[in-house]
Parts: sequence; C-alpha cells; structure tokens
Amino acid sequence: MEGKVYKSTGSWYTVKGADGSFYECRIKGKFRIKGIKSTNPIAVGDHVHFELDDKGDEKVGVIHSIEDRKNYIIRKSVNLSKQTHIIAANLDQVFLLITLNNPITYTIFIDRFLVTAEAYDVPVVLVFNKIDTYSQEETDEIKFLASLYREIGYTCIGISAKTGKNVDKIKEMMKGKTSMFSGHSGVGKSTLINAIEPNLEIKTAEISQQHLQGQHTTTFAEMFDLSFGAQIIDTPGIKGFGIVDMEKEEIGDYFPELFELKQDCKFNNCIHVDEPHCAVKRALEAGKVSWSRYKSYLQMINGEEDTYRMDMYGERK
Ligand SMILES: Nc1nc2c(ncn2[C@@H]2O[C@H](COP(=O)(O)OP(=O)(O)OP(=O)(O)O)[C@@H](O)[C@H]2O)c(=O)[nH]1
Ligand SMILES: [Mg+2]
Ligand SMILES: [Zn+2]
Repeated sequence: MEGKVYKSTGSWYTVKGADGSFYECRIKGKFRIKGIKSTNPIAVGDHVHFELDDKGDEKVGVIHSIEDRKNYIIRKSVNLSKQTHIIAANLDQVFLLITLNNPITYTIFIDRFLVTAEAYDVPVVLVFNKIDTYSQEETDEIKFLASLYREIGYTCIGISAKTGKNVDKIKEMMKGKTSMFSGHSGVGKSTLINAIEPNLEIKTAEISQQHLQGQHTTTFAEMFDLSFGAQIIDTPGIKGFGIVDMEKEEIGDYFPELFELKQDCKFNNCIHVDEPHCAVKRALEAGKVSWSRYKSYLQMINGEEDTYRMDMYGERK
C-alpha cells in the first residue's frame, strides 16, 4: 500500500493510506536512506510504501520503502551537534513564526533557518505573530525587520493568532498546499492552526513567566488536513537551528542578496571576508546589505554554533 506520513513519534508512524484510512506503522528492520544521516529516517510528509501485518484485530503496517523527496527541512540540534533531524518533507512552503519577545526570536535564528530553506528549496514566509502585544517601539522594530527581509525577497506578514488579525491572509496563502509552521516554542504555531481551523482544538500553553519561553507543548510534528483544501504540519518549537553539511564557500549562495552581488566580486570564489574588491563589502558599507544579515553570514561560515545570540544590532545577549 501507498501512503503519506502524518505523524511520527520515533518508533511509530501514522500513515494515511490511499484509501483515506490511518494506519499505525513501524519501519522494517534497519532503514537507511542513502546520503542522509539523520536520527529519523522517515519524516512527516514522506510518501511511503507499506504492507499490512494482520495481528488479530489490530492492523499494523510495516514501511518498506520511501519515495524520493521533493524537498525537506533538516537541522542539526545544537547540543548534539552530530545529530541531524529531518523536521518534515515534501513541503510547498514554510511559515516561520517570529515574536520579538515572549519568546525572543533573534535574527541569527531566522537567518540560519532561511539558509537551510534556500539550500533545500523550500519557500519561506516570515510571520510576525502577537502584534496585539507590541508597544510602538516594538512595532517599529517589526516594521524594520519586515522591510529588511522583504527587500531580500521574502514575503513578510504581521498577524495576531489571538485576535485573528491577518489570519485570513495566511489561510489564503495555504489553499491547495502543504505548509509547515515552525519557530521557537511559544511563538503561537498551534494557536494559529486553531485560529485557522477551530475544531482541531490542538493543545497550546502559556509562556512560562519564569523563563519567558514556551513550554514545548507540541512534542511531535503532525500533519492535519484542513477543511478548505490545505494541509498543515504543526511542529515542536525549536531552540537553535544548526545548518547541516554545508561548505564554507556555499553558504553565501543561500543568502539571496549576497549571491546576487557575488558576480561583481573580483574573485569568483570570494567569501566576502578579506578579499580585495569585494562587491558584498562595498554594498555593506554603502548600507545596501544589512549588517545583521552579514553578521549571521560570518557566524555561519566560521562554523560558530548557536551558543550565544545576537540581537538585531549585533549586540551579544
Ligand atoms: N497575545 C497573544 N498571544 C498569543 C498569540 N498567539 C499565541 N499566543 C499565546 O502564546 C502561547 C503559546 O502558544 P502556542 O500556540 O502553544 O505556541 P507553540 O508555538 O505551538 O509552542 P510549542 O508547541 O511549545 O512549540 C499561548 O498562551 C497562546 O495563547 C497572539 O497572537 N497574541
Ligand atoms: Mg505547539
Ligand atoms: Zn565578495
């Protein structure tokens, strides 16, 4: 039988078969996919082939093969830096939810996420959530960030999953597509899905007042079919986002604004650090490339882990 993975808990996979029913499946023996070392060989969104194993009344499936992926989002966990994890596969787009505080999302996190999405061909929409809570100053900061990323070519939108502001616009963008919501714990991924499709009643939780962070309420990635012809994958909040298997020379190509300038650098293998006649550094000094983006870029090519964070002005926090 053929189906799509809707949920994975590590050892069990919930697969929706071509017949529309859900089957609980396991993986057959040692299952490895060539070229990808990840803690999870199969992820939500994967197309799989499975056989039913009749055990009494219970029908349990055994997955024996997986179809080639259109794309996927993979990350390195920060503390187990050798371990990589595929968050989801076969996506039409990802909505990255961002909040300025409760919890704080730093630009380095956004930029690491965007680099991976560029590398694996997944379009990203930046969603600034909780706009009902911001002061004038914070609203200005959001506007600044949105214009920065818009200039590079990313779609940006300010919303409130709580009041419903602009939620219809997200819904419109989701029609007919498979999307994923990602971002730190507590940014409102599950709340937004509930706002879009109230009868799902997905569990959400308040930010911890002690740590001003989310509580990791969603623990497994899960796909839902929505009533207006869309699919959404809710994911657990991620702390850091480590990029996987990228050469130093390659990273700049996943910053669209740097990639565009590269052809004007004197050296065609310029990594925009110390080389003379570098178009990126020229653009940086002229204020045409953002310092926060360039700082993120430097951190990535230097292989620095996401152990400390910077705010949008490059101050260590
Ligand atoms: N004021 C306000 N609160 C919001 C908004 N969106 C979400 N929240 C609140 O933020 C808290 C966290 O929301 P969740 O939906 O659980 O966050 P999550 O991103 O799913 O978090 P994890 O599952 O832990 O990754 C809840 O208390 C929500 O009510 C918003 O637009 N405005
Ligand atoms: Mg959640
Ligand atoms: Zn250069």
